[in-house]
Amino acid sequence: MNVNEVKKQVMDGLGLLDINSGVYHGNWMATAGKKTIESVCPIDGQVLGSVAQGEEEDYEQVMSAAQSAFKVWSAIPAPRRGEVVREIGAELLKNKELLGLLITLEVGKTITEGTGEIQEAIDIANFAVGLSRQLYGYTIASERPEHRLMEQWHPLGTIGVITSFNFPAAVWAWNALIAAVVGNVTVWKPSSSALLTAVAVSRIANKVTERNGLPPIFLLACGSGRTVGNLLVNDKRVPLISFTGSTATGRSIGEQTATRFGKSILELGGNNCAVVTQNADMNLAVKGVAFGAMATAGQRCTSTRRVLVHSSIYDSFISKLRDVYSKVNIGSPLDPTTVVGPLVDKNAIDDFKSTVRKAKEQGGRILHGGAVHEAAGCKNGCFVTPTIIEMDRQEGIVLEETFAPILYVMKYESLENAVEIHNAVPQGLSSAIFSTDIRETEYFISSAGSDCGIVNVNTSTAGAEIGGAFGGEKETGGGRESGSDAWKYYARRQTVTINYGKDIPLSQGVVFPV
Ligand code: UN1
Repeated sequence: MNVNEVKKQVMDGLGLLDINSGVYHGNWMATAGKKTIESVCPIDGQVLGSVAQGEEEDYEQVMSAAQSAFKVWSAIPAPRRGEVVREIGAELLKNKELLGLLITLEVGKTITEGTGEIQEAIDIANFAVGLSRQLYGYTIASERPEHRLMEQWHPLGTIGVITSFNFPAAVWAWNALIAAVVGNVTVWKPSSSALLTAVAVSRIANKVTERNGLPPIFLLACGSGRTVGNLLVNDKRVPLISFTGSTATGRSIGEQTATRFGKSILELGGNNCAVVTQNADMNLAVKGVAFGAMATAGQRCTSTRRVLVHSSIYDSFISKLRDVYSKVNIGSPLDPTTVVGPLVDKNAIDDFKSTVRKAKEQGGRILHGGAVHEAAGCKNGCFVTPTIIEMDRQEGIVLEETFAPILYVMKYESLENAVEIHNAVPQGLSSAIFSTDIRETEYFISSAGSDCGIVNVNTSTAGAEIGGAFGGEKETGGGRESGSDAWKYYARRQTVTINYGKDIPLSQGVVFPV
């Protein structure tokens, strides 16, 4: 596919202009006189389009619209809210190919990953629709006669959603659509590296709310982290901030939110590891590790960054893995045979280079890649060769997350030792074990095993389904999003005690003699 033709098809098909409004508060903010940010295509370094940024006064308009929308939206019964989310899912499905291609053009994902991401947003819409009839609270046996004790879940209000470039649509959907069925409204501050996707997705969601005669419940506030980001994080009107991004930024957002007693969901760095035991199905392990490390050019929170291989199979595993690496196509993500597309931008290339340099200085041996890549027909693109680095010890740079296809390989002798090394990093998002031995796999998923929020047996660290709760421990931030009961993060729990008797017995047997 020719990149210029695809650009035209996508920009026309989604109605994107040269300069698009990046703020929605019930109306789209006028773009005249506003600062703009260019969206640069990482395939060829050319400008795709621009998005006008909001300033302090625009933020204020967004927030006051959100506050009044919440009053209307939260009063609508949850299953009716689910109907609206169902329509959003249907619109996303209608636009799946175009939106997927926009993600390919804007952040460089392969076509299947771009459409897969929109599918992930559709999946969460479907999940949220079902959830809208299942926002259950417990009824608890009261210790007092003629009393009922129960809990119910109310919406929180206006929720701030700050997303990263690497899942520019799905992570919004995880948060906004679940939050919506619970009865909340969301203000989205997307990554400045994926603004067109945010505009396109917001337009789709807002067309649905507009045609249903609803106030703006999916607000958009594109703007700099210093203005819009800071205002949102420190705004007492925002009871919950959901942030996906680096550990450094997340730490500061967590602190600022906590200071004002706001809640936060933090989805921060991962340093995900796969353990390959002597009982692994070798082909499966090689494929699982290769996918985890190279998919999305290593720019997923869940990307496999470390692999620990039992010493008895180390040489044969490494040789098979190198073989796979040497055969993958690196190049335009619009080519359906491409496995590794570009990194998001030139800064990511610099990070890749500096990590490879540090790894070498720290004793790492490059087994594959390690350099930038000139992709055919993609002058000015942001390509690197997927890289395998052998390390003797887990220290220094191996403890850090670099958003690039760099995989550190290390040997281990006993599974206990592997788990120790596995857990000895600051992050705790995703993990995997490749083994056909039930003792090994059960040990790995037991409380003595992986310390991550997500653990996989015989499948990759990356590519979680939406049905499970997504998130991790330690410096990954502790938040949970997406499936299971993650919806409870977007709700306030209220414990209700009802006395339907004629007396007022006290709990704990306390006597109050009046
Ligand atoms: C992320 O990288 O922030 O599990 C999210 C996965 C995807 C989501 C990743 N479903 O790889």
